Amino acid sequence: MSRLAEARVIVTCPGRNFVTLKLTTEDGLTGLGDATLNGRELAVAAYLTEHVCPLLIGRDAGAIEDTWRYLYNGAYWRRGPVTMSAIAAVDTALWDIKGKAAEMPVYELLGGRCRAGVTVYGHASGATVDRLLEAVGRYVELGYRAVRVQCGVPGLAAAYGVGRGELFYEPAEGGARPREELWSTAAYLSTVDEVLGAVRERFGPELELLHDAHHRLTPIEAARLGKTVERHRLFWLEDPTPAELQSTLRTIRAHTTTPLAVGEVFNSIWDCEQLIREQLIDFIRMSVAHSGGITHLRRVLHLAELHRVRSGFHGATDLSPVCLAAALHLDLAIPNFGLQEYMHHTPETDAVFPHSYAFRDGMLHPGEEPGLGVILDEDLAARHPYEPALLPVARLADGTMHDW
Ligand code: CS2
Ligand code: MG
Repeated sequence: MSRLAEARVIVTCPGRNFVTLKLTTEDGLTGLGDATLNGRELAVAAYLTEHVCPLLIGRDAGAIEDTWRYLYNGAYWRRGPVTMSAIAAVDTALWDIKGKAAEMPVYELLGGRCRAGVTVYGHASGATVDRLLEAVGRYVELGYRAVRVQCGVPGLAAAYGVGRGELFYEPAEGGARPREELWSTAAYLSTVDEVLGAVRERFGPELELLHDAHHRLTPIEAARLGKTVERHRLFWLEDPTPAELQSTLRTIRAHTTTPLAVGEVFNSIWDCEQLIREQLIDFIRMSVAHSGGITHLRRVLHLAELHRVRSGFHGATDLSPVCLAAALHLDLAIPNFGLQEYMHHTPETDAVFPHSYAFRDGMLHPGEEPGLGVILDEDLAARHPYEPALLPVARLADGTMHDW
């Protein structure tokens, strides 16, 4: 294949910040990669601009695996969200280029479709149970077959996942320092079972329900929650406890049959190898944009397939339409697909990133465009300059830092 002639990083903020890598070959083929890391966008932009882009010029655009190795092994300092988001952007852009060169959608290059479409879940939230039930109803009317449910917690001004809007949820905020939120696990655990029960009661057994504990419980608290909510039959309980120590999931696994989904903060196969090998989780949540791209995430899913673990790729609004499109191509082509997160981007974002993927009948379809099926409107992108924004932090009532 032809050689890379240009590598540019485009930072834009159509309502929230996105970092996009655009590669161009000597014969004019272009590819896009998402390099957005919420709250640390400029770190990845600098890593790409200063340490990666200069190395790409002149390289064979078709040598995807060798380029991955060159940037991973060649960095000497391996892994971590910044490095792996930068490598992910290069990898994703090269798959986009290869699809265009082959005049095929990327999923065809990955082995072809394994299913008619990609079943997705949406984010329903509400400050109260009544508001949450209304939000779930809206997703059911839209045709969703699976809905994540997050509710306010009495006594807490903010609870994870309870957005500021109906369809859109963006946790990062402007300001010199992160917003500090008060957290109480006791208050949360005193209401979450009732919340999930109210949703199950209202919507019946068919609708798949998910809930995100967002890293906030201790292993034994998570074990108790998983056991308590078993009768509500969750499709998954997400991030029940921080998982840097992978063996900690053994505690939760020993106490409950509630399926577990972990991994949106992971960035390499080594973050989840034990979780998968020991079947401590049921779904792996890594994203194309944070875990080394299509090439590496496909490797993770191949390992997962051996151990009966399925995909549940992260798809929050802080991942751009480029990442979502790449995830959809991979979702179609892997045998062990589970579910895809789909948080709607705003119309501003969709205007900057026109794309061929479309929602219908509870599923997303990546479209049949060659490559990923996403473009970047650079003129429009230039009208939305970067705006510093940070994720919140959480503290307990006595001031102790807690996981947000
Ligand atoms: C959340 C994310 O989508 C999810 O499951 O955990 O929205 C997460 O809070 C954000 O991606 C953080 O930037
Ligand atoms: Mg999550």
